[in-house]
Amino acid sequence: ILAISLWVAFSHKQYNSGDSLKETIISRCQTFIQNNRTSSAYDCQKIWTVFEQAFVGKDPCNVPTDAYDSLINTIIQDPICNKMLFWSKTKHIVHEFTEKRNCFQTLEDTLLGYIMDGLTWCGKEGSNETFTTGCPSWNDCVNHTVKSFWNRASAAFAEAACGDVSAMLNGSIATPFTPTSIFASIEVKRFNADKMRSLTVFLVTQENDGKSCDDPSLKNLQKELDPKLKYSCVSVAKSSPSH
Ligand code: C8R
Repeated sequence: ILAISLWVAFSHKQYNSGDSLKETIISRCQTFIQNNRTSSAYDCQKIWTVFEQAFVGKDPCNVPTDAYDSLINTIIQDPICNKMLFWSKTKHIVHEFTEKRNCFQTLEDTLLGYIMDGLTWCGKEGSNETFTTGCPSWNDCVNHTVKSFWNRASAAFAEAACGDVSAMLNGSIATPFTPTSIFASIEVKRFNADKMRSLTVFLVTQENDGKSCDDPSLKNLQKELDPKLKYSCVSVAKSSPSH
């Protein structure tokens, strides 16, 4: 028992240290590169260095989105037109869905999203350390270290959107197209109708008892889109995985 508790304490400490964040990021980066032959030009050590420069030594509530500009420019990846899949409040379902299929690409299926998915990090004024615990919560501040990252990365992903684009929204919540979500507040606003042909919404419902494509929030989504874009919505019951 002592050995187990020591091991738990030790691995917990490792997990919480900045060194382990570096290890996680570099090893995820290498894994991605191994599994995606096209991206062998990326230097994972350099990616870590550029990432760190965005927030180390800064107040964790004072990291604006543009702090990640260099990171985004270092990891620039060509979009896969006609395959891009956006989502909101469906993180679990969307990845369950894309894992089995090669026909869609979410931000987490790109190098940048794959590396950062699920991680927490922040810096501290006057310190050159990286922290993974004791960081402010998501809603504590506007220029939140991690929030700014996802805002910046999502903006770049949406700006690149091309061809026929899809979005998976949650039909079991009050407002499937939630104005405060990254999808509504960042991504939809950056869709470029010159590069995109259409947007298809997959509205995921639980056994047909949720919202329908007539939901007023989806009407708001339609209003936000450039009229040149073809819009469609398909309601998908979660119990029918064939969709
Ligand atoms: N996007 C946003 N947030 C992301 C993300 C991502 O790709 N990947 C992760 N892990 N996260 P939500 P939303 C984390 O409220 O606000 C892009 C962030 O920590 O259900 O509409 C993606 O392209 C954040 O807290 O959805 C997608 O289209 C939540 O997940 C939208 O933005 C955001 O989850 C989703 O953002």
